[in-house]
Amino acid sequence: MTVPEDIYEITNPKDISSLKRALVNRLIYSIGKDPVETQERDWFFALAYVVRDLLTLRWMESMRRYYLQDAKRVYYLSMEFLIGRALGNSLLNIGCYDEFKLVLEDVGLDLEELAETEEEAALGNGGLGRLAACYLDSLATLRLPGFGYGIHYDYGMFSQRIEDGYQIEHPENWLRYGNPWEFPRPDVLYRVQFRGHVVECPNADGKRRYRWIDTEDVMAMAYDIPVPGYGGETVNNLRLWAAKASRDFELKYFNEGNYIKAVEEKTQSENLSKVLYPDDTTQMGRELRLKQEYFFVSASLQDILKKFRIDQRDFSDLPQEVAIQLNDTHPSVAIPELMRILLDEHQVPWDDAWAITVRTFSYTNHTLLPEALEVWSVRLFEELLPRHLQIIYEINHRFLTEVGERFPGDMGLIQRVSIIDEERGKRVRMAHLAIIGSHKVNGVAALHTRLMRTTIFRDFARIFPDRFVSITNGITPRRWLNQANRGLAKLITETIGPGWVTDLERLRQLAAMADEAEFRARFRAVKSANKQHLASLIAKRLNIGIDPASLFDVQIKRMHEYKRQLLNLLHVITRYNRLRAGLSQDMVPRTVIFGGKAAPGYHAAKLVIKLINDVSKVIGRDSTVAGLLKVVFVPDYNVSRAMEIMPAVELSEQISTAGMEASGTGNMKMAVNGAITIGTLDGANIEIREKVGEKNIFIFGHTAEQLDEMRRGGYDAWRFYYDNEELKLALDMISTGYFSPDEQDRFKPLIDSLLREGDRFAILADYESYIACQEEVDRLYLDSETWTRKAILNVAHSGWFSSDRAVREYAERIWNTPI
Ligand code: CR1
Repeated sequence: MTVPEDIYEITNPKDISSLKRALVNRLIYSIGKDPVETQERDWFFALAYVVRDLLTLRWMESMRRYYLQDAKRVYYLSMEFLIGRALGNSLLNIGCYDEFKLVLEDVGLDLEELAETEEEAALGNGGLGRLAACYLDSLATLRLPGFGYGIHYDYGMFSQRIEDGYQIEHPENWLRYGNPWEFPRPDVLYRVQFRGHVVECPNADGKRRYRWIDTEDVMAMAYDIPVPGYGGETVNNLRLWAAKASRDFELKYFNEGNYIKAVEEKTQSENLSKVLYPDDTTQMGRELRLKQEYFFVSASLQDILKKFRIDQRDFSDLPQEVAIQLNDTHPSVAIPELMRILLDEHQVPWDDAWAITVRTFSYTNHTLLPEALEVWSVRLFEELLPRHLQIIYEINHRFLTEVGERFPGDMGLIQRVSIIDEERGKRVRMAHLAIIGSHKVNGVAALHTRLMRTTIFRDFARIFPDRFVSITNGITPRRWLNQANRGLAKLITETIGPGWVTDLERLRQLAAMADEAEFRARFRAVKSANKQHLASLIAKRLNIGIDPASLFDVQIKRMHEYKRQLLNLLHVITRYNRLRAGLSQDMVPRTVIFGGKAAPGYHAAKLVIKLINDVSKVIGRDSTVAGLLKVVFVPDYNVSRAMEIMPAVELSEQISTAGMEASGTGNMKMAVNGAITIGTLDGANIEIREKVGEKNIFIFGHTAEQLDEMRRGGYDAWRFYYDNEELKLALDMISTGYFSPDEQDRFKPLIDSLLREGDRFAILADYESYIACQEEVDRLYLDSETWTRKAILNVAHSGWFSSDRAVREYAERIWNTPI
């Protein structure tokens, strides 16, 4: 049917009275509350529903447009989407923020306050999941038909509380009040098979066919979340799958009269989408994890192919119509799954099926840390996905045969590149599968890609020289500048017009302004207001007073040894010691802010949290350093916290061991918000230096190559200890209980890992140059005009880090969907 225009409730989203009518209607008819008797949350939900209504119309229009254009579709498969709160972002993206602000004022409510009641969708751990969310924003803004597929976890990232300085994890029931943005689709339901066995049956044409039978099945049900692009024209979709018990499961037991057992089994199969694994830096060899991976991959592929087949297309057209991006190896079981569907369900011959598969998939690698590279035991694979294991063996066999022909006699090579690791009890190396089954493999920053090619995937780079590409990560300027930093956004728009929101390179026009005293003063006023705002939040929530005039020195990210929060602390302690020794004349008052979650089983990272809090306590109680140094740990770091902190940062701590942070994206968020980076030559810090200029960034420490060389010559931790008095003092204070008088050995394990266990993250090696660099920071900060000038240049030259640029590169270089 054609929809008559006059049934739409809001014909003009700028018309305040129709918005108000819609809002009150939702409150009454969707929430069922009398407007005279409501809580803030009721209004939030009513508002979210009105906004979703506005998005839904545009969403339908976008889908129709894609269909009519017969546009190639991009599917982004990711175990994680760290989208955060949606209200503010949606309002700004569809251009109705101010209108709704007025409507709410009219009913006595404050939009910003109301927005705080939204639970954040924390369906991710850190950078990888947040990157996926930024890319969805850019896909929609660039009007590309790009769709996310992931898991509808009941429990996302845990919430972190700090009790007595320790991290305590609490489950975060973000769906407690329901998610007003999503559409549950009980009709979009696919069967996902597990276990069972494979039988061979000859076909009519005499060819062998395989059938996977006697499986235990789980149903995947879709939830759709609209993803608005900026300007509101395009609204794309994020489809998340929730596990539902299949009916056969229940029927079997019901028929036997075993009601309780039936309900138990139902709960068990629905556990599949219960919880997000809260660790992104180690491979978790847990059965449930592999099941989650296959679950969402299988449902997504069925959905993708169903759409593709609507027009009776032949499978050979798939790579022209569809691109599937694998966000890390987690979804790489999609490769044998597509093969299985083509071979077993549609009788496509192997060679054709393989050509289709490789041309359809591409894979992004996000880490070189060996402990994070996924491997599954062959035994587990065989049990859960027996047909996939067969297919993987066949892929491997054909691949190794080809390699054997191209590189005759190189047995070592065959062993190294095989998908099956024969050494440690037969395991499936998912990264190898992902590389072999994709036409492009990308790293997430230049150094990362280079190291990928020269270290862990060196052999593959030789076998597939054109397969590896580098696409440096990006961040969406809509959320991270336009929304998070309204003050700076306003100043920028007043100065260069509003075009930067969708064309971030325009920030370059600000470079000339860096030399104008008046602009610097305005820029400084914005930063200062942002610092005051953060200070008031910290006062309100943590009951800690911080000086808004002090230098805000910030490290916010997951807690991990390679990110070296401990190095930051060594600087803090050294600074403390210098202050106590009366050396305060050249030192700038500082507030050092930390925030981040540790994986629940990661003891060293959790101990660093405790150390931060213990150091903070000792320093906080010492009146001799009052007003000169303060340490704050902000609990429960998440997307919402990040949006509050980023605008107030002056010094951005990006101090990972060179070669270990694949890219980093917080580094980009801070630079575009006018912070100056102190960092190592690691990840995208290298590109930041290149863009903002080496005079406008503080670089210290050993390079990846230098560390490599140093290790080869034998790393002497004790030498650093004995050669530097201040380092020795700081380490001794930690290890002898200066900060933990109640338990003197508490932090011994941290010091042991540095001095006795080889200092894997080269903290000692970089200490001296870090301290020297921090001294430079102080010197510069004392010259506030020069500091401001450099901060402005950081903003001006950060445009390249827009996720729009990154997504364009994917479109051109990987998906073949140029814009
Ligand atoms: C990397 O550690 C990078 C993000 C996004 C992380 C970080 O440096 O910015 O990915 N990797 O590319 C990760 O989570 C599982 O690996």
